[in-house]
Parts: sequence; structure tokens; C-alpha cells
Amino acid sequence: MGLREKLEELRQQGIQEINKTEDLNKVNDIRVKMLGKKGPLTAVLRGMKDLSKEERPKVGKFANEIRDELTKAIEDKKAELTAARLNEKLAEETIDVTLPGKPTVQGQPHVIQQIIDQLVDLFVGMGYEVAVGDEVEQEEYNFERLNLPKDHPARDMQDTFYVTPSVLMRTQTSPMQARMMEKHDFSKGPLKMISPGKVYRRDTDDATHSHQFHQVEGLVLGEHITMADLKGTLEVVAKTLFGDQLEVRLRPSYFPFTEPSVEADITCFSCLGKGCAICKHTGWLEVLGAGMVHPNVLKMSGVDPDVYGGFAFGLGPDRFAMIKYGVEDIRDFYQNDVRFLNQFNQKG
Ligand code: 2NL
Repeated sequence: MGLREKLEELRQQGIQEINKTEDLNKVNDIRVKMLGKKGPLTAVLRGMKDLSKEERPKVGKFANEIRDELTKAIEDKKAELTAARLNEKLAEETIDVTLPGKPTVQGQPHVIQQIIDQLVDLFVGMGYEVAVGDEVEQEEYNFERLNLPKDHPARDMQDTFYVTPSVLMRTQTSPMQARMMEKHDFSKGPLKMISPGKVYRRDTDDATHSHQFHQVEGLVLGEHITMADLKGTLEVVAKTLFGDQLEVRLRPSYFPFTEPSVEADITCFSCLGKGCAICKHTGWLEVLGAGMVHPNVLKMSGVDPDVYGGFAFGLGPDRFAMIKYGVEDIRDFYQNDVRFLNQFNQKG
């Protein structure tokens, strides 16, 4: 059989095979089989070198025509089958637009996140920056930089989750503040920041302790910043979170990273100072710790304590939420029981 006849046969075979296919996936197989490198058409074209000079262009032209024809037939078949498949799908998938929709559950931030968001909004409004930081920290930033010497009880293995001998799960958000302090350029103005986030302590969980809880710390450093600034700031915090009628009281306290140190109480929201079970009949609720940043803390992060100084505070959104909503067990916040959490739905 001459090449011409062979080509003619290939053409007819090909067209026939394409026409009878009803499967889209097979169309591609046919293309590979007929027109691919190992296919019969390629083989025929290879055989052309044995033809005479006059025959070669004619047979070549014929072979090209056949390839074009088969390619077109394949594309047409593909289009036909794709359209058919789409029509089938459309016929199957008719929908009844009059059916009622499925209700979707609208989520919301966790109650502790709501408290953090309120605090962040308040402080951003007063020109503070927000620095979140990492939960895994260098021991140096978590302890040394905050004036917690090696023998301090808080550094005991009992209280801290260590990852390596010098890396730990932060026990407070202050390491991020130390990082911001050492970077701060005071020629551009004071440092005003808050640092919200998760912190970890190696505690046994009970109604008032959780091995993982939250902290929002604040730090303001510059020239001529006084304890009056601290008190004014804490008053704004308390009133924003708990209500305008509340008073703030400062009591002397001790923290290694501040001197002097204070603990802040607010008027008990429940009895408004008269004394009740919630405030243990004192009329006051303890809400946070604060103080003037210790000169050692400033020095260790390269800040000159003779020129710059300021205040810092630390508060627990978990405790805030417990006080604000009368939640008696901190573990309730971490059980992820939506019946509990939905009580704090801001959208009502
Ligand atoms: C508390 C007490 C406090 C701070 C945190 C702080 C941070 C830097 C420097 C100095 Cl970088 N102080 N933070 C200061 C006083 C108290 O937290 O009872 N928190 C729940």
C-alpha cells in the first residue's frame, strides 16, 4: 500500500473513531493515539524520506491536511461533549428558589477578645501603639530585662514552661515591651505602647488559675512623666470598661520591674462601695498592677534613667471579664461551650 492510501485509511479510521466516542476523557486519548509522537501519522511522516523529490511535498501536504482535519474533528467533538455535559448538569441542578434558606450561625469574638479589643481601641485612641510579640521568648527578655534576678521565685521551674534552658513560654507580655524599649528613638517623642496577648504559667488549673491566660500591659516612657499620669490613665481604663461612676484607688504594692509599685482597685460595681459578697465586704475590687518603671529595667534596655522614665501597668482581661460578668470560674472561658460563650454576644 502506498503512503497516500495509508494516509487515506488513517483519516477514515480516525474520523470514525472520533465520531463514535461519547466520552470526553476518551477524546484526548484518541488525540494522543492518532496524532502523538508514537502515533501512525507520525510514523507515516517519518517514512517520507524514502519518497521521490516530486512525491514528497504532495504527500507532505496531504498528511498535513489530514492532521488538520483530525485535529478539528477532535476539537469539535470535545466542544460537543462539553456542551452536552453542561446541559445535563443544568437539567439536573435546577433549584427551587422559593425554598427557605438555611440559617447560618454568625460568629463573634470570644468574650476575652472583646475585652482586649475594647482596651486596644481605647489606647489606640490615646495615641498608643500596639505590639503583640511572640509567645515563645528568650529567658533574658522575659526575666533579666525586667529586673527579675536569677533567684526570684517567679523564675522557678515550677512557674514557667521552658522550651530549652534559655527559651520559654512568656509568663508576661513585658518581654515585647523590653524589645520596643531598646529600639525606641526618644528624639521622635515618648514611647506609648500596649502589648496584649497570651501568657503561660506552670500552674495547676483551678477556678482562678489557668496555665494559659491573657495580659494587656501598657508602657509610657519619656521626659517628665509622673504617677499622676499613671493614675489618670488607669481611671480612663476603669471607667471605659466598668462604667463612669467608678472610682480608682491606688495601694502600695511590690513588683520587681516597677518602683514605686501600686495595685489599683475600682469601686465594686455590684454594691457601689457599700460592701457585698463580690468585693468580700471591702467595697473595692482589685483590677490591675502598675508602677513607675524601675531604673534597672530602663538601663538594661539602653534607656538613660536620668533623662527618661515613665509608668507601666499590667492587667488581666480574663480577670476583667470575670469581674465584669460575674464569672466565677476562669476555666469556663476555655471550655469552648457555645452556650456559655453566646451569653456574651455583643449583637444581642
Ligand atoms: C499585674 C502586674 C504589672 C508591669 C506589669 C512592666 C513592664 C515593663 C516595665 C515595667 Cl517593660 N513594668 N509591667 C508593671 C507593673 C505591674 O503587672 O498584676 N498584672 C496582672
